[in-house]
Amino acid sequence: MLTLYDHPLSPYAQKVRIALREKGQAFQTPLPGGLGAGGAAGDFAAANPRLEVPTLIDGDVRIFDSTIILEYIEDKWPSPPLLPASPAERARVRMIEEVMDTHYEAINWAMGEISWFRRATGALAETLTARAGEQTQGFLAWLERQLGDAAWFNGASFGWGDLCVVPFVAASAAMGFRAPEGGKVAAWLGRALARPSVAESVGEARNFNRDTSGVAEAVASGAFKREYRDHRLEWMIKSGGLEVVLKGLEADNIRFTPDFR
Ligand SMILES: N[C@@H](CCC(=O)N[C@@H](CS)C(=O)NCC(=O)O)C(=O)O
Repeated sequence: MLTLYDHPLSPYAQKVRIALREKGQAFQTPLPGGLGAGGAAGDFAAANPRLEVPTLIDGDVRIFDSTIILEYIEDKWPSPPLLPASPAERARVRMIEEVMDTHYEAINWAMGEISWFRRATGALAETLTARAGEQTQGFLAWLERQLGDAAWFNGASFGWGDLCVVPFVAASAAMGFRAPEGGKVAAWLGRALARPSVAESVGEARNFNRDTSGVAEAVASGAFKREYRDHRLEWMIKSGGLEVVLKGLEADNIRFTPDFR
């Protein structure tokens, strides 16, 4: 059976869970120890030097990065196809995925840093949350235009273009940043969540015991070193949270992509 190292709350891992379910492939999902704290080790660390989920193990094959895992799944199990047929449509879907994985995800992640890990409180938390809300609405408006009159981001049927959007939009809705009611994205989200592969994967995230008691203390004590990589770091700085980064560096409770060994 396939092994998918993941975490139910990871939107990147959810992309892969949805794809494997659409393809009818069984998989097990061990949670790597030390994830999020900077202490991942063992087989998982050997398979992914970035120490990130998702990581797929298929026999001797080890793959990291959700997009590359999706490509592998599509290549290995082409039926049913998840990508649209034409080069232009495939490129359109891949651009949507790129935006969701980078700019959009950084906003959701930052909200976790503020509300769960309490990196900012008071006026700073309010400023960062307000920026996140405005930015999310900007991306949702862009998504509304991407959808146009189609039922799915993938085109006529559900596919890659949808599974790469739904984990991120569902997560921001759960934080209170919803697509405008009566709009196309809100209606699309309802349709997507009704699909078994999506309902199961998003349901696993919602049902995950997110006991956040003690996590802010774990950060404060340095036991948790959160990864401020690429777009996440940019978000914090450009949205007014430079002091969050500076304090994290001083307290040694943030880190960046690990050096390869
Ligand atoms: N580009 C990667 C990003 C994966 C990623 O950032 N995963 C996060 C969880 S959402 C992670 O595993 N972080 C490791 C950590 O925080 O220790 C992908 O698409 O798979």
